[in-house]
Amino acid sequence: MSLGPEDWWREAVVYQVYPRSFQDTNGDGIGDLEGVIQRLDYLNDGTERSLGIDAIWLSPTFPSPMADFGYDVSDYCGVHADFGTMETMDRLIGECHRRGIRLLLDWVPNHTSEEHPWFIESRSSRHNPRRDWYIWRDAKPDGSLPNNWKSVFGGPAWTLDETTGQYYLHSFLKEQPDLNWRNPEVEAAMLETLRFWFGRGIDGFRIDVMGMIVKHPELADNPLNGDWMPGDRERSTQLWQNNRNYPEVYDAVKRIRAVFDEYPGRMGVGEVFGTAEEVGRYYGDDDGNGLHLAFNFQFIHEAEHGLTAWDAGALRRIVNAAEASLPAEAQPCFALGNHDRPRFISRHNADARGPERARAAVILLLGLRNTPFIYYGEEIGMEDVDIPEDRLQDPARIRTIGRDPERTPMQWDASPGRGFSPAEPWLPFGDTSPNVADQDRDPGSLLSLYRRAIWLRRNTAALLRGAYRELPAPADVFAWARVLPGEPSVAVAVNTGPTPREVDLPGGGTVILATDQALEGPLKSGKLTLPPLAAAMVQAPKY
Ligand code: TEU
Ligand code: CA
Repeated sequence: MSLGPEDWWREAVVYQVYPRSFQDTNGDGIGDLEGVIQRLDYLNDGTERSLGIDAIWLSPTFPSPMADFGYDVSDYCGVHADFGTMETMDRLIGECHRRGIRLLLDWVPNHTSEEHPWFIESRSSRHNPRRDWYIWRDAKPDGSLPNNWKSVFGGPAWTLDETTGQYYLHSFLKEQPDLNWRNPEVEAAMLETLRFWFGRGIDGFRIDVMGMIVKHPELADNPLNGDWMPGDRERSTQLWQNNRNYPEVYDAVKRIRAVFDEYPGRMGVGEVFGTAEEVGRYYGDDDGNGLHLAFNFQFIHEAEHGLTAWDAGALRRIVNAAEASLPAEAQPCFALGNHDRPRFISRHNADARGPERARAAVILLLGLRNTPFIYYGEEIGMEDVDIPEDRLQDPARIRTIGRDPERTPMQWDASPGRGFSPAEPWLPFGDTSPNVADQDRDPGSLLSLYRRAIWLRRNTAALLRGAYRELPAPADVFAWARVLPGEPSVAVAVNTGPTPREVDLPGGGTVILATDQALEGPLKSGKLTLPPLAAAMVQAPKY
């Protein structure tokens, strides 16, 4: 495959900014777009002193009543006053591009806010021309709900609207009514919002809840889940078969892709849930007519049953399944964290060794064939912050585990305002450590490891473009090679176990990056020895 400039996303590292929590510049305790501009040099100033990322994904920045912190959009073509103005957004686009950074916004096509003018019209009467822009149904003759679908946040997906006596569908909060993508006017209007931003220079979108926009035409009940176990989430009592990854959603994806293709070099990454096969289908057919990328969340949760353990067997199984399920030339996108999930260290810290695993995770994420995404603060090892009851913000906390702990302000330094804001922040700060200022000065810090890994990847062809090949390794070790004809190969090995392990690398090589810098340098034999929980990248002419 020969890469052109429009394929930048294949080699990119993307950094997710949760804008409320990155940098406040006007003293209201809420991060803003001006703050993102001020911190761009931290992200990439063109030198190895900076993180070196290629693109930013901004969680929603649109006007919104903030029932779900921006995932309830009331105007897809504006900027929320908390974050700035359209002028600030244009300046951010310009400042990013001046540094060679691409900017992705977060498109929320499955639902709007209940305050979006379309929904205000739609709910006003059964005969309003926009009635059919949302999904309205009568109660069943016996008075029960239109079907058995549940909200992702728990409880029924239907709310009765008193004015017109019908129920509307909301797959999330009742403040987030689902759009009716089977109405061609809805699709056309939503696709126009993409063109609006492409026209302003936005380089692409993360696409929220991609897999749910097209539902079963008759909204048939979901079948019950025979595998449900006590302790699993309430919503998993049913199989989300008629409202998630429904076959026709893949056709809508192709029509969305066609709009991206109207503007060269734009990229779409879908938030999708399901098996490796279901995720793979979002890339389209072999001719790449689906999404450019689709998140694989299995490093965070393999199935509906709980979180994935830090375990070589699980990692290997997930990677091999993804590699086997993608169309030719498609590239995986393994998510290690985002604004919906506990932070990496907090997920893997039962024995207090989460910080060590976080170092190995850098080598995993940057070493795999994939487009890495880094959630802000992961690069310094931020952990979930305990939020006192009276400071909780996330509406999803009412029925599911709240997401506030992983959304706390970025810790820039150890000062009382953490370099984030002089004001009381919208969510409380964590302890003074970790913070960027301390780690910036420490060559052994997690931040330094991230920087080195990202710049190494930028400068190593096999890490950017090499094929993936699993390597034989002892139990507890996941090892693979990145191989590109005509270029030195890179072997990567991750020991997830509590004992030292040896990986055979006949022909030797040089450790070019490791969780512990003491491991770096030429191998003395054809073996790599990995201490417990360590990981390394080894370069040699061939693996
Ligand atoms: O998330 C979709 C989703 O299904 C989950 O990640 C969900 O938030 C989680 O399971 C709650 O326990 C996306 C966004 O990432 C999320 O922030 C939004 O709340 C949601 O869509 C609605 O737009
Ligand atoms: Ca602010």
